[in-house]
Amino acid sequence: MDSPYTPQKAHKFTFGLWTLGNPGRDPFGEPTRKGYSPVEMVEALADTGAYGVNFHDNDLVPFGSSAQEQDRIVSEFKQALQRTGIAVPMATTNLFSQPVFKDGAFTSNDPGVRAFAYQKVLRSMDLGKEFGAETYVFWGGREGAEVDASKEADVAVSRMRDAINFFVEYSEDQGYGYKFALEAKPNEPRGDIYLPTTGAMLGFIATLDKPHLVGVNPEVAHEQISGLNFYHAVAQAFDAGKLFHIDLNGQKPGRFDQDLRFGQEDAKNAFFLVRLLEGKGYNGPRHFDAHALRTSDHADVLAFAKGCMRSYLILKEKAAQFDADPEVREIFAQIHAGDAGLESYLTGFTKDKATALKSRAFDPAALAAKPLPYERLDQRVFDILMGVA
Ligand code: GLT
Ligand code: MN
Ligand code: MN
Repeated sequence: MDSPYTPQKAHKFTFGLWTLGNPGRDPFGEPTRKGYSPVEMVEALADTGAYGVNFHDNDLVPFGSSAQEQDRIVSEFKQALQRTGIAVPMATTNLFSQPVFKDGAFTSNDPGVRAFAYQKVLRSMDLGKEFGAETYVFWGGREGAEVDASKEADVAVSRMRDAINFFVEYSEDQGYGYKFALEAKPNEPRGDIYLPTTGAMLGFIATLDKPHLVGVNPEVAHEQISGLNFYHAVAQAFDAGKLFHIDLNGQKPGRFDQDLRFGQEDAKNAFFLVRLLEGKGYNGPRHFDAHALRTSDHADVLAFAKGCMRSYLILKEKAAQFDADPEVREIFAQIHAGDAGLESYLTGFTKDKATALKSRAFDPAALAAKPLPYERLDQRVFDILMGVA
């Protein structure tokens, strides 16, 4: 019988072709293994219960391929998807690997580079639609600077706006119906990347022509590099109705982009994240944007992929256990207690409510005296995570 940790398609676990495809290269060393090819990856994932794969244009069709090569690759890949029932829910464009994008794509000072980037995105949106992708991600890896004299940061942001507005209209004009998800990162590969956090992206989206079609794709590692609380960033995006996609992985704060297996670091933050996603009704893909360690061989890469999904499902079970735990419920009852009659004063301004609040006599000392046993509560989180009943 399947255990609760066995992935099912309904869990909507997805992986980028660049994840299992990663050959174990890093800035200091050569590849250590042969990465999974797109077809190999689809076949390997199909046996694990994963739902889908996502890709950049050039993960599937190498940069510079002829139209004939593209047709052959696309048709082989489509056959693999049909054989296995693996879906392609998201697509994106590689605007960072080629030398032409060394100083940015949409934010380049050169209109020729920007126009080439637009062409690449338009073609890549067509490619994604061929596979039924519904979400289109933008990660502006090279949209940044090391030398601030080289580009004006406000001009860079307005060029980003022009680009996203253009692609939203293209999607509408073609009847593609994409939803767009913007992914922030504070640095790497640039010294500083524009729009560095999920919060910055949310502010930017409000300035677009059709903000309802654009949300965010927060990544665990990218917020934690900045030392931010990923669970908080995702909660804000969810509250705003903007959590269109999510990149799950593991990361120690303050380091280079590690893209570790989901759950490998900071199990407590991952726990609150999974509790949010599962408890509040997020229904998009659970996408793993992570790489196996450089020490992994081909078989261990598959163990890494299974581990991402298993850890997610273990945390899902732990979240349910936490919410049903009698001691947790008792503490919740205590810390959420208060004068419920006041709630109606706290939403929906009226003159009467303001007047009543201004004249009401409060007892701040009594309010401050209520016990908040957060040591006990957090110990309970720890015990449950460690499997100590
Ligand atoms: C790249 C990056 C990821 C992005 C991918 C989508 S590309 O691997 O490190 O965080 O999500 O463009
Ligand atoms: Mn990512
Ligand atoms: Mn990353």
